[in-house]
Parts: sequence; C-alpha cells; structure tokens
Amino acid sequence: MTKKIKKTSQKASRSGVTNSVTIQRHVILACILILSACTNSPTILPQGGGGEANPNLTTNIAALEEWQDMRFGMFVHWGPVALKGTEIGWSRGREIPFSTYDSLYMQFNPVNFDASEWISIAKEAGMKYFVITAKHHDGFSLYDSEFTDYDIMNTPIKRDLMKEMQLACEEQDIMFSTYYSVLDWYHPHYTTRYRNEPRPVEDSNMDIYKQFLFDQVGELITKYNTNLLWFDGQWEASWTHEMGMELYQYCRELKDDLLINNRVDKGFKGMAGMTDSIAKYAGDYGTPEQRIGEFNNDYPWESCITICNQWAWKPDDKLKSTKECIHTLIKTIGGDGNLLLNVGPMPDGRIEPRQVEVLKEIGNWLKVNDEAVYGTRGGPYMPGDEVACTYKGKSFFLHIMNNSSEIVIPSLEGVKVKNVTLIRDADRDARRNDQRHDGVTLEEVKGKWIITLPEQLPSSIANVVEVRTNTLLSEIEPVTL
Ligand code: JFZ
Repeated sequence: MTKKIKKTSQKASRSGVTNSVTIQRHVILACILILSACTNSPTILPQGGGGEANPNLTTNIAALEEWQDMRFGMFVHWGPVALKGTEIGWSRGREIPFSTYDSLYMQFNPVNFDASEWISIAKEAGMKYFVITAKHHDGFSLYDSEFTDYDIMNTPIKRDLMKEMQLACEEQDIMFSTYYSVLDWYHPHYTTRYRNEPRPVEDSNMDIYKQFLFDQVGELITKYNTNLLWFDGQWEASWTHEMGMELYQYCRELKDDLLINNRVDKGFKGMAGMTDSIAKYAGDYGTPEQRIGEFNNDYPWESCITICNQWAWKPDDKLKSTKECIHTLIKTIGGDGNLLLNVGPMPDGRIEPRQVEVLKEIGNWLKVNDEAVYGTRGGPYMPGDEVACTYKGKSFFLHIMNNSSEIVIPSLEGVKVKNVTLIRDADRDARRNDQRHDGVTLEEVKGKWIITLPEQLPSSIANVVEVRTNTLLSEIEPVTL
C-alpha cells in the first residue's frame, strides 16, 4: 500500500460560505495540481466521494486531511433513553416497551447539562472533534427541528442542547459534527419494521420519509454548520444505494467541505467497516465499529469504540482502563486511522465522573506525546501488539507499549538515522536541539535497528521514541514489525 495523496499546506475553509479567500485557495490548488502533473510527481488521487452516480464529486481532500490530522475525537450517544440506562434505539421494544420508550422524552430534563463542560472534557482529553447523536434509530431529534415535534423542544428542558454544543465547540475550537440515523423505527413512513414493532407500515412511503430525512439533514448543515455527517442505519432494505449517493450529493452541494462517512451508502461491509468499491459507493471514509481497523493508508478510516460497553449510558457499565484506551488510540493511529471514543452521558446531563477521570488521564499522556499523534500518519512500520509507529515528515515515532528497555526493528533500507530521543515531557525544543538524549541509543546490527531505553521510563502506559531520519517517510513502503 502506498501513499497516494500528495500533501499540500492547504487548509479547509470551515466557514460554510465560499469567499474570495476560498476561491484563491482553489486557484492555488489548481496550479499545484497542474504543476505536479508537469513535473511528474505524484498527484492527489481522490480517496472516495459520491459514488458511481457522481463520478466528479470526490472527497474534499483538504477537509479530509485536516480531519485526519486530528486523529482523536469524542463520540456521544445521548437522548431520553438515558433515563432507563438501556441501549439507545435497540432497547425500544426489547427491554423497554414501545410506548414507554416513546414517552421518555416527556421526562427528559437534564438540568445539569453544561455544553462548555462537555467540550472542555473532550478538549482536556486531547480530542479534536466531537460527534453527537442528532437522531438515532429511535427517531428522537436532540435538536430544535422544524420537521418534527418529537424533539428536544418538547421535553421539560425545552432548550436546544445541540445548538449549545455547537456553540461550545466553536468557542473551544473543537470540530462540531453530527450523527444521523437514516433508519428511523419511529417515523410512520419509514418502511422496514424492527422486530415486532406495532407501527403500521403497509401505507408507509419512503418518498415521504426521504423528504423528511433530507429536510432534517439540511438543518444539521445549514442551521448547525455540522462539519462531518456520521450516517448510520444504512443496512436495512428500505435504504438503497441510489438514496445513499443522492444524500451524499445533496450534503456536499450544501457544504462542499463536509466530510461524510461510508454508512451513507450500502458499500459498508460488516463491522470491519470498510467500503467494498470506493468508486461505486458513496462515502469519504470507512467506519470499523468496536474494533481497531487494520493498517490501511489507501482508504481513510476511523474506528468507533465505546469507553464502556454500551453506546448510551448504563449504570455501572464496565469501564475500560486508561491504559486500554491509550493503547487503542496508539494502535489505531499506527494503522493510519482516527479514533472516535464514545461516551454516554447520564440522564441529568453530566458525563460520569469516573469516565471523566479516564479521559483526563488520556489527555495527560497526550500532552506529553502530542507530536507523535496529531498531524501524523500510520507507518512506516505496521502496528504490532507491543509497538506501533506513526510518522511526520522525516521523523517516525515508535510507541512502545510493553515497558521493555530494548526493542529491535528491521532497519529501513537507504534511510539514515540522524537522532533518537525519548519523549519525556513537553520540552521539545531541548530535544530538537540535541541537548538531551534521555539515555536512548540506536545501533544498527545486520539489517536491524536495536533501540535501548533508559531504566527509568517516563510512562507506565506507553513510551515514545522519536527517530529523526534523512528521508521523507511517506515515500517508504510499510514494513511489518
Ligand atoms: C450502529 C448503531 O446501531 C449503534 O447503536 C451505534 O450507534 C453504532 C455507532 O452504530 O451499530 C450497529 C450497527 C449494526 C448492527 C449493530 C450495531 N447490526 O446490524 O447488528
């Protein structure tokens, strides 16, 4: 697998409005493309987009790269179901009778909700984007929607909590994004029935439902300026490949630098989450669920994984340790993916304190090791159980997860090592200026690099060694550790 995207310094415009600066950027990008074609260097190849019906509508590469640079985001599954502590959507008609579930919104009163606090928790954890369930399979809209009364404005709290989240994100420079389920087991015109739902579907009409869905998604883009749409629920028969491509195109027409996951269409296969044929199916990236995706630097991806077991809040749900979360992040970015770590806030509006504690500890590790995470890509070594690798420019970062004092890796042919340092604290200037080596050494023996670490390691969770080389590492074919 080779890296096909040529890096540009262009950043995506997040304003949602095309202005002269954006036009100028487009002109510059076009010039870069023409120039790179003339000089025979690699050109930008689209990684995905609107599927076979929209061959010219390719992923917005600048937005994609900006998002890939973030590497780590917060997923939130929340709604009136938190009052019951059962799973969002799926417990409707299972643990909770339909009529009870559908009435929960009348008691949903999260008086301790504070959007700035949620977003500060995400920020302190080192997360750079935020994805909230605007509407899950149960059909409840967590925002003020013009197109339904089954929304947050008809709960006792009567506040547009999602608007508050959007504003808090914008204030704290976290990318605001929304989850939207294309399947809706509540809507009278959505056709596929879940289990023994009493909802009459004989006269249902997907054209009517589709209009409702497009209207609601339009609201997320125009009223909430969502930067990414995390669709879901595409697997049922009511949702077709044609609808997926049409929805993708509709969204991009409203906002060109929007990112859209592959669950907008039918190309998503199983929990491995990748798309079968990128040209055929719509979507900008793959979505492995509850697992770390496999190394892939050809098609962008993001693993979504819960901090406990359930997506929505459950009292005393088993919480993952800080170590497990950090190792999951490391293995994910080492495979060149993003990690979207999910929390399910409580019915009173707070994120559980014990979860906040874990998030804080993740953030503490990231504060020291930030250079080895943000703006990196996975490689040139593929992740193993105990070591994963990321790179940026001519440096690669070995994330060592086993507390060992020596690691042996295959040397990279033709690559010369200039400097090796252990990331120990945020004092990167001292390290960069070669004033501190922190007792790390690298020795080449018969095609192997032997790296020795000092006795006293800074972290009991994972230690990162930065290896500066003379070679741009994006040009190296990934090597197995
Ligand atoms: C889906 C949702 O159903 C789930 O609630 C959560 O939002 C997650 C991020 O995405 O996960 C699935 C999708 C499909 C199945 C199970 C979980 N399935 O088909 O059994």
